[in-house]
Amino acid sequence: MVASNILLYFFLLISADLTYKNVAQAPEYCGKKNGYALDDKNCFWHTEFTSKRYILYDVNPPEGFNLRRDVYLRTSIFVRNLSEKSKKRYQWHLVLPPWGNLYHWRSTDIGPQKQIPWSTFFDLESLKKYVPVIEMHEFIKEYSQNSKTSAIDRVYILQNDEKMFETGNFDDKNQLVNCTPDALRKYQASSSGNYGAKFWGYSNVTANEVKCLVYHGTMSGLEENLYPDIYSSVMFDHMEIPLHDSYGTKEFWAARRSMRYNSALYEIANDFSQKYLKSNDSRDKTELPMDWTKEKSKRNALGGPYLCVHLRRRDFLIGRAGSVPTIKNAASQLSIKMEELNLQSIFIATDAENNEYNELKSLLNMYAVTRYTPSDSVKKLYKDGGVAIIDQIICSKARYFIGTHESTFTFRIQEDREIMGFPSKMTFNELCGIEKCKSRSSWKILW
Ligand SMILES: Nc1nc2c(ncn2[C@@H]2O[C@H](COP(=O)(O)OP(=O)(O)O)[C@@H](O)[C@H]2O)c(=O)[nH]1
Ligand SMILES: [Mg+2]
Repeated sequence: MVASNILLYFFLLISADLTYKNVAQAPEYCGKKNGYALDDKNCFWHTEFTSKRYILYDVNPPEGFNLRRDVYLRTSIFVRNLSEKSKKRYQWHLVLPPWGNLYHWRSTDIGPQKQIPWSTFFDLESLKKYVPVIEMHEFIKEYSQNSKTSAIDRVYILQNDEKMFETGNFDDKNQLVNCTPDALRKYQASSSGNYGAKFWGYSNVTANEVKCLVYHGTMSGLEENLYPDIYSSVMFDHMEIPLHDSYGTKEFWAARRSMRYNSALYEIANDFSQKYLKSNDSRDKTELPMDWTKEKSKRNALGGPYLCVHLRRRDFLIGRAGSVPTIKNAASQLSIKMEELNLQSIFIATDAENNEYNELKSLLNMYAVTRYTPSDSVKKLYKDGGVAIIDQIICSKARYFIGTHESTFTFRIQEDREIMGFPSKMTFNELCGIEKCKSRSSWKILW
């Protein structure tokens, strides 16, 4: 029966009046993989209809929030390109990996910070205007249909090409290799043959196959591993490995502009800046249309009458000691700027310990120095990730911004300011570190 269905499928494929609908309904669809019988209940709904295909991904656990946002951009551009190429034959969907257990999320008084949906931080309707995204919990519901678990068809664990530097061969690479026990640790096979994993802590998500793939190249090269005639869901772990196809292009900026935050976070940030920083969107020319697709190129943003500094501390003091200033030195760089700009207010976004913040504040006592301290309810609702975004929004609307060298937290603020239309010289500034100042290129927006 399976064989005859395969024949039927090939007939459909070569028939001249082939419609997309026919392919999507190709009945062998599930029969091809893992020896499923067509009446297998796992298979049932796949064969029923559908041209929906899902891309899932995850990122190396130690990576921080703001690098993960960049991985999202690369992935969303990849999925959008897939949709465009497949011309409605498949409906590609990007499943948003829940947020959780990030190294920097230290608050212990707000409950567990895991399985957090993207809607806590971002505006899903805006994301969807760029690419069809769905939350993990929606995927589980939709994909499991009536069964208890959702089995992802194939998972690729992406791995760097460790030999690249030895051999000096930097060509693109996309090669299946045997998985080492170490690589597979997260994906233990159960007696039923399925891989259970700590897929974001969901016990009802498993995988039918797990493969290791040495990968070097840009995102678009991943396409050859999808086999959409066979698999309806493919996951890539370590999605930070493939590089941008189009960093800094119009396409990049369209995807970036779609990353609007949850509107509640803008409201909290705006209330704060209105109250403590005399800031107001219409006066400061920082208003944007509700719909990001209606945004237009501009360079006339003024910003609220305050300087914002992003002062990155903690792990940067160890990992990048040379490129961050001492508190004293930061204070002196800031007062020079404040005088130059003739401003009275400084907003400080920082992950510094209280003693460092207090030291900075007292060294700058000729100015009004503020930072945002969330209420208990804001912290409970929006967690450490939301509080960090509120800091970023406030900085994005400052008259002048100065950040920390090579901090992705700083980069995301700079991008938001580019979108809002600040003159670039009010945005691409960074504190000099203990060692001499390092130069930073300014990644200006393209429309
Ligand atoms: N609220 C707040 N959190 C910050 C600030 N700077 C750093 N953090 C926290 O530390 C994390 C830094 O990690 P990441 O996002 O990877 O940025 P990067 O390490 O600076 O490139 C952020 O995601 C925040 O959780 C800040 O100014 N304000
Ligand atoms: Mg980081």
